[in-house]
Amino acid sequence: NVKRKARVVFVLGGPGSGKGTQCEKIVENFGFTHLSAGDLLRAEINSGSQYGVMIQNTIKEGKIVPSEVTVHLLQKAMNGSDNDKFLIDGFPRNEENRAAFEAVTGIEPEFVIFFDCPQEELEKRLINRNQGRVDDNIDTIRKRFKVFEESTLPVVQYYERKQKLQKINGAREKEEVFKSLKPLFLPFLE
Ligand code: UP5
Ligand code: MG
Repeated sequence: NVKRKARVVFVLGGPGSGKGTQCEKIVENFGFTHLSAGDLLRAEINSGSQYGVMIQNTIKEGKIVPSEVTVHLLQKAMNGSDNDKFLIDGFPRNEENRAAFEAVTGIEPEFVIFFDCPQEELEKRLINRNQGRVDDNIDTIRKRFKVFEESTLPVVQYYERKQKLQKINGAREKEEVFKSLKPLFLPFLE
């Protein structure tokens, strides 16, 4: 089995910062496979998994699901794909996530995108999204912001120190944000 080692880009940013929106555009233009950790966890709830109730309660509280569960889902999705270019969206959310993924897969990201966006704008977007997510209510949204600041920003800073961080102003129009992403992905077309 000579399967090529996967190339991974982590996509981070506060709740509602446009991770999913921009990942879709990158998929269309640059041939990546999009793995949203949140989407994988929500699918796991709906599949009737033994972890379903635990995952559902964790998401409702805006907290972070244990790394073993999330890393397993990501690894399964990567192994089941023919692609070798992955956008991992919304992960790693804390230091434990980051270390577990690296230990289990042996993969370090090519780089890490971080969508920077003020909280008032994020709140407005999430309140207006209306897709029936159990965590899109003002109570849970505030908890998600707090967890993001306490647990995820340290991971962002870790990659900044490693000079792997690509900080993008996420408060602009969708097309403007995508324009800043394009140059980062051009090397992957070769
Ligand atoms: N929108 C997008 N871009 C816009 C722009 N430039 N201008 C104006 N509007 C814009 O966008 C959100 C909304 O804003 C949409 O309506 C969009 O049209 C609009 P979206 O692209 O969906 O933003 P995204 O960053 O993907 O927001 P999301 O809510 O998905 O982010 P979260 O990080 O909160 O959610 P996620 O699904 O990653 O995680 C959910 C929960 O799962 C977590 O809180 C946690 O409990 C759990 N989780 C884990 O435990 N571990 C994990 O590894 C991952 C998740
Ligand atoms: Mg998302």
